[in-house]
Amino acid sequence: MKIGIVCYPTFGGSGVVATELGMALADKGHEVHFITYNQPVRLDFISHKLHFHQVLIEEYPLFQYQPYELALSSKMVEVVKKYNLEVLHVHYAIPHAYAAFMAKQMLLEKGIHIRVVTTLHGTDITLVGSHPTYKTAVEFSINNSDVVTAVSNNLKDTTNQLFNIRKNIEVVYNFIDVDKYSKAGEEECKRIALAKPNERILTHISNFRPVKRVEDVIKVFFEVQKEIPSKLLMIGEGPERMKAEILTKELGLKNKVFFLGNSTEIDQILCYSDMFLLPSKTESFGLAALEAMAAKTPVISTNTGGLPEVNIHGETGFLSSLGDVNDMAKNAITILKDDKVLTKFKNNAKDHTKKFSLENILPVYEEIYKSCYKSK
Ligand code: GMT
Repeated sequence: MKIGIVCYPTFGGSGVVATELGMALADKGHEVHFITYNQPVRLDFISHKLHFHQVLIEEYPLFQYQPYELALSSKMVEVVKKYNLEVLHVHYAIPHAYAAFMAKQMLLEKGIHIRVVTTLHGTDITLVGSHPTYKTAVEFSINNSDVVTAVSNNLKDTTNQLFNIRKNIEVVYNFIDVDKYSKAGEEECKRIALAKPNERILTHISNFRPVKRVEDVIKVFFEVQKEIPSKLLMIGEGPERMKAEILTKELGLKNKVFFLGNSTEIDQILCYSDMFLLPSKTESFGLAALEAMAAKTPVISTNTGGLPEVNIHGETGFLSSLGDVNDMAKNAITILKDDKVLTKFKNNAKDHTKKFSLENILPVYEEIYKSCYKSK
């Protein structure tokens, strides 16, 4: 099929999922066109046959805010017409579903019927989308998509609670290329640069926004390192990084916590991690936790949002109530203090990711594209 993918080209989970999906579809012989304002960070043009169309914004001094939706919908129309696209799959409702609706109307005037699949990712519903500033337009865009998917049952339920949705929302879990993370144990040389052989490595990866509660990550680690020789890797950039660094200093952890910034080598970092910490206020899914599990890394997380659908309590890691750093630390120590227990959790974590494998999820999206294209 000929598919257009619209997403945020950043390190965020929605952009990562959209990029991995596009690359996998291209590998299966579909013609995939990315329409974004920058090349997505994980997009690998060399080994995948893909097209990238950049949305350029014309700066004009009259505008306090440049009208990105207009530029995006115009670009969608141009690309759909030029390449005869059959489906537009937009990731993150704001403003992509809205711009897709406009593109669809413009194309209809020219006798072209493009199908729009909207995938809801989380913050487009929970944090931003339901805000009164955007709610009306988000609700409208969801109801006017041909197919709407959500990345967890929890996000589906939350969307139905927060909006008046007339469409059935299909749950399609986020997925992972399990093979990419199969190198666990092959990275000993890099591991030794960060931790001594007797030390455990704990990792946190996020965009360091308030919802990630990065200070809780430091607090959990503070308790863990009292009992278990360990190091903490903090991967990512964002507004709360400074607060986390200050707390690290205050707790005397400067030599044990490394802030490494954004990375495109997540799979390699996770290969030598023993535990992943995700104490978020909410996560519609928690893609970073799934990536960790694929690299045999058990997860200590909160029990909020869609996390219980990904991280299985007592099996792939543990779930705690929001803000209960003592419980999270206690659970982490239970796993880390015993080699046998750690190995069991590592294997369980890896096994559980089969449920979210690319081979299982990709055909679901292909079926969605086919069925909505066939429908009138
Ligand atoms: O977590 C973020 O702040 C980024 C956001 C995004 O749009 O990339 O992540 C959301 O989508 C991811 C991919 O579906 C999910 O794994 C994350 O759980 C979700 N974030 C939240 O719900 C906070």
